[in-house]
Amino acid sequence: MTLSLWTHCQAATMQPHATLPYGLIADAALVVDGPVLRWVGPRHELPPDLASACSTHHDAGGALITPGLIDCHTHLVYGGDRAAEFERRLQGTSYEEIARQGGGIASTVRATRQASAEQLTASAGARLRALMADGVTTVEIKSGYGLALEPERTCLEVARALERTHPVSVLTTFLGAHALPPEFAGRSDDYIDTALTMLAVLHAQGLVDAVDVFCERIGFSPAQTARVFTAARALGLPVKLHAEQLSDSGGAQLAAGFGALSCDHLEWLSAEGAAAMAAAGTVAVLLPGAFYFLRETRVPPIDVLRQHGVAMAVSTDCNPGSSPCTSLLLMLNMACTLFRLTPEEALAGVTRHAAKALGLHDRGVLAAGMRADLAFWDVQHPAELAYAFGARPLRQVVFAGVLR
Ligand code: DI6
Ligand code: FE
Repeated sequence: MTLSLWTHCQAATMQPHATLPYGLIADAALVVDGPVLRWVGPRHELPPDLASACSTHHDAGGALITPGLIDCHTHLVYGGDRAAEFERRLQGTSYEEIARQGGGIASTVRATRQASAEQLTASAGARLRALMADGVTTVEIKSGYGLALEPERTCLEVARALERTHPVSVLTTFLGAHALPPEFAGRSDDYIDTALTMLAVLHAQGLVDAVDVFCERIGFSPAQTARVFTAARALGLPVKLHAEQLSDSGGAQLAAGFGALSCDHLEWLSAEGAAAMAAAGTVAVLLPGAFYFLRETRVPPIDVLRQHGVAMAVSTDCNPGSSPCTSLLLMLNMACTLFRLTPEEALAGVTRHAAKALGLHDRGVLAAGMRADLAFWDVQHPAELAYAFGARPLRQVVFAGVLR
């Protein structure tokens, strides 16, 4: 047993029932036992026998310690970029128009299919390291730019490989129903058949942790979404949904009916949708980067989500078309400025609630028995993490008990 002790720090435990905002402990002690936290609390309450059992004693230098951050919605693995499309959008063509003309997601599908696994690994790895520089220790990565068995497999394998080569946890999501590939033009139900076959094969290979669908006018219908979700649940896989981003299609109610982990985007979410999510315990994943980059004007109904007690997570949605963003801290700021979350809600959105959005019960708060994934920050108060946009206050990370 090797126990190590961290003192000379504040800890924002993000514990839900803590009486203090952020669960903040001013003069904290943390005892790390291998990959897990053994004890967290005020230093003066540390049991003396536990303190003397610690073989190492680290001085945290006055840092603020939070749970390692969790980015619960990314499309990190893709080929090419969409800078030219950005220029077109600035000249007045809309995101949906570009998608209907065969650009948008379809153009990234072309670039992804042409890229080698090495190229995809290099570009996604660079984006992953940028996220990690903001204290991210867990990241979800979706497929969805291959849209055929082999390129979808390659993208999921690249995501899995990134976990082996970086000190970060990766959860993969199969998003085969992201867009209609050109070879299936006019045959979207046939494509869903194919996507279900892909799902079964990739799941059997151990490449899939969850299943997502883009339910939208330019994506797939609620009926098609239900087919994918039925197949996913039959395989024992959790589901989540890109829901009500550009219009209200009732996707949130549908997803909640399947016990979805999360519904993501939600600018057009109805009160009925929010109520259904609350009843099912489905997390609302807010993506202010996509809202900002598409210059949307309709804000997700934050007050309605609050009234229903729906947990709100915050994520980058890192993707080439609607949110080419690799800073989760910037999303904290935008969640506050654009969506009017409090800094405490925003921080809960990348810790406790992001863990819930991924179905993870072993992280997201600092408490005994949780993974020792810790982010150390050069700030005086946790609100600074949301406040100073563009700042890089991360000092160091402990990942599964190991200092990085
Ligand atoms: N919604 C999004 O924000 C991303 N996918 C989706 O379904 C954007 C995908 C892209 O434009 O490449
Ligand atoms: Fe997305």
